Amino acid sequence: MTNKAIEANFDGLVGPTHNYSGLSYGNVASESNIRDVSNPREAALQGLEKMKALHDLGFVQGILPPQERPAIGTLRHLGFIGSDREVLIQAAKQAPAFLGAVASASSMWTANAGTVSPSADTADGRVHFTAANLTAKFHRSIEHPTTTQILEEIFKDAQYFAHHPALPMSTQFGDEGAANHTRLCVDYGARGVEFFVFGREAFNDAAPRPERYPARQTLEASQAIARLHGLAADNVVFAQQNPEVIDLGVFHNDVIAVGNRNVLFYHEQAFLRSAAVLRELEEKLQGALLKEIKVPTEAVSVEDAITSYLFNSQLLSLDEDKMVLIVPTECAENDRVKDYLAHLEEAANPIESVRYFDLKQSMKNGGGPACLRLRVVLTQQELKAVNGRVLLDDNLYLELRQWIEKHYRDRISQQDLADPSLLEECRSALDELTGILQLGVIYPFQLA
Ligand code: SUG
Repeated sequence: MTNKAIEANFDGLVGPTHNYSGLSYGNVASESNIRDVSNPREAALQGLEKMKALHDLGFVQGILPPQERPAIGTLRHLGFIGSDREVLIQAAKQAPAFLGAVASASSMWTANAGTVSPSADTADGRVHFTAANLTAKFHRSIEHPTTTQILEEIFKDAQYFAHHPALPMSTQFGDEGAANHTRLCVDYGARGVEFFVFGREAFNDAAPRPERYPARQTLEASQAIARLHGLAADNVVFAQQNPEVIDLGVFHNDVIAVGNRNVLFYHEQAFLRSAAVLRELEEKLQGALLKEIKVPTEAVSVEDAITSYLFNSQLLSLDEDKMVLIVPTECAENDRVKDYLAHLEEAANPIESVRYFDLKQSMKNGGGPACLRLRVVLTQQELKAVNGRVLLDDNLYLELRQWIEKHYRDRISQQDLADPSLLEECRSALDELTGILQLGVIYPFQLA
């Protein structure tokens, strides 16, 4: 094939303010680790080691830089005035509860950075990006302006790439990006099926919805993305997530299902009207066989799936037929999940091997291997058009390791978030990083 497309995974580099503030109601890990002391250096290194291992396995591994935190611009928007230092000190005094949110390193979970549609699927033949508005959580709703800036800087060439601003900032259009979007296809370069999973219908009170925890993604947001990206009705499937699993803590579809090419690995309770959803996926795959790997509740309960993050895995193609499953080490700590994975490796299916990664720092905030990456399918020309030095190689890996070791603290408690020197450290780290990654201006402080 002349123009073979590949799937690149762009991981978020964990930022220097990584901390545990218990900000995500409905995300069990975030809530249970509130106020623990974090280790940003270890978090960033754990993420980088995963990237390096996937690069060594032959995958194209990209990097998305972290955001500037604490977000002084947001505090100014909320009425704090003076120098940046004064803004931080005043906010810590008058509204300490805001600090965790404006200091969160949550942009590391780049599955939530945006939704990406490969050029094979779109009406104008370009790769389309929409940054996620993340309206469900204040600390995440402030990510999209910089996310857009970063995506526009890296995927800069308008001949190949199209960018859309985040959807309107209302929970009725709550959009959590690729965490609720899976693309199934026969071959990356062929037209695929874009599978959007939503938690609720915002404009239909009669439709089912969870009762306990928020449904972050709406049908209306998913439909808007499909329109913006120019996707044809016959290559899109919208499906509702089972509200009962959201109420158990499955706050995104990527906590209960993962797909790659024509394989869908999912929990039997993942979707409402599951049989109809799978039938539609198969029909729209245009003749190709959908290979379903359905995990029954009796083998792995929804609770086991949530604590182990079995489905928040990366399912990656080693060649035409074989795949590897990248899972967190928490999967080895749960006997039922461990047994299931051993059986999966043996059974007749495309998953040839399972690799375990220690991502504990991110996992304690509910972020597993799949949360940390944004999938971008690119043809060879599109890959060449990627701007900056953002594709991992051995040298970049070494430079990033040194950069982390130079700039990152090894502990952050809640009190540290008010420390103005943390802001200074973050800014000088990010300034150096834009140089390493050869990117232009992407942060607000670089404009000041
Ligand atoms: O949005 N956690 C993130 C985890 C995102 C996981 N992403 C995917 N499943 N794709 C969230 O809930 C917790 C931050 C804190 O509590 O300090 C947080 O934002």
